[in-house]
Amino acid sequence: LLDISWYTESMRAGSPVEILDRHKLQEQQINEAEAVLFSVPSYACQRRTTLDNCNTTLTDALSLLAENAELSEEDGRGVAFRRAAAVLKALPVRVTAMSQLKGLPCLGDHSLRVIKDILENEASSEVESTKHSERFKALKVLTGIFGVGPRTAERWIREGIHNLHQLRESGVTLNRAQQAGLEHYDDLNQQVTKAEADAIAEIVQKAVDSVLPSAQITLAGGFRRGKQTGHDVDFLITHPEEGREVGLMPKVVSWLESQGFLLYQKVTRNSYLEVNDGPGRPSSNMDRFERCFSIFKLAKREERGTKVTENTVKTKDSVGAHMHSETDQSPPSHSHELDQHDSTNRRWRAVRVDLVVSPISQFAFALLGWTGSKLFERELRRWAGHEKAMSLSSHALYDNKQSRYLRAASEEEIFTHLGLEYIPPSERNA
Ligand code: DCT
Ligand code: MG
Repeated sequence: LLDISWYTESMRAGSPVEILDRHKLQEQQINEAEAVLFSVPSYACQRRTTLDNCNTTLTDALSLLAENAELSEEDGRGVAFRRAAAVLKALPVRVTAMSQLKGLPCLGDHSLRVIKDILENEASSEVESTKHSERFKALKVLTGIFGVGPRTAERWIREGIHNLHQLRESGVTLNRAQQAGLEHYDDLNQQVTKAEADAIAEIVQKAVDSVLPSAQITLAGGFRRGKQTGHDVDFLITHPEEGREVGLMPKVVSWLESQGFLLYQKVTRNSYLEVNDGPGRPSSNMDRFERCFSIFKLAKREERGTKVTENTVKTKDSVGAHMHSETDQSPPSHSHELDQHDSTNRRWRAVRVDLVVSPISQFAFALLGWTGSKLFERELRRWAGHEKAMSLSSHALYDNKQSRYLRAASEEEIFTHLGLEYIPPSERNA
């Protein structure tokens, strides 16, 4: 019995996280069937979680149950499964016996039952039946439409709508986002690659440069954590001089629109004012920056050819040539039928892009908040509230005991305020 302990008490105080060296473990030729005990700190923001995951079978199963709970608006259950999956993601070896899980945090009875089922029978009956249930399949398909959340999907299912064909035939009224979501359904349900994210970054950089020189863009979300694919591309935009970012979003969006890069956009206004609002509450702070939910029209790789250069983006005409080939000169909003439905013959694809503008004084908080993962963010806020009596949002950190805001110019400073070891983006993949 090998006991590799992380010191939970010192973890709680935020002292250095001891990393288990997977290679060393393998060198020692530890028999995986032998029980290996791990002591893992209980908050995901105290752990280093890379994209290397030795337990994908187990974490995929638990993630599916989490997703099903979230789609059924049972958030408590969803979080419980997410936390259980995250603990397994942080383990340096593949779990092969229940005895290895002794003493690990966040593994409730339900999750343990699922894990046991998989270890003993290679599959969990609950996961399999969920995966194949009509309800789950319908919720997945319908919430796969941009602009459709679990509540809307649930309502449609009650009305007998289970798939896109039934939705199209039903005559239900779709809002503008949902119409765009349905129109670009296949593209938006295909993963975005890092190369595509980089191509969009160049376009966004050009847009920002042309409306406010010295404004800066930062790729956030999963790509900042080192993921090679994602469901969308998230950008933060700021300017080194406080206040210069005001009014930036409409200008950036107009520029992108005038160049034919947007298939859909909706800008929401910044409504966060410290004096009025106090520290943002965890659940209400995601949409308080000036934010643009958009769908980009991105030329396919062979069409993009070499990088987007100064020349290709300089004038409207040249961008037109860049974006639409000779056979597709139509502007995005008036594309051909064929164009829309036969993606193999199209020279472009639709990509979800989120743009967020942050004043420089809040930028570190925005960056931390928009880098994710979702569970890592949730755990940071829970740590702040429960362990430190602080409120963390993507705008600010408020110390309830001192009754004051704690400023930070970098993510590192925020971790320090929170009494946590700094975890770099690539290790926030909880
Ligand atoms: N975020 C959060 N809470 C939410 C939604 C988002 O904290 N309810 C943060 C964390 C990640 C960031 O915003 C971007 O969100 P997503 O794009 O949904 O996450 P992602 O990690 O970038 O996932 P993907 O790679 O699939 O885009
Ligand atoms: Mg993302």
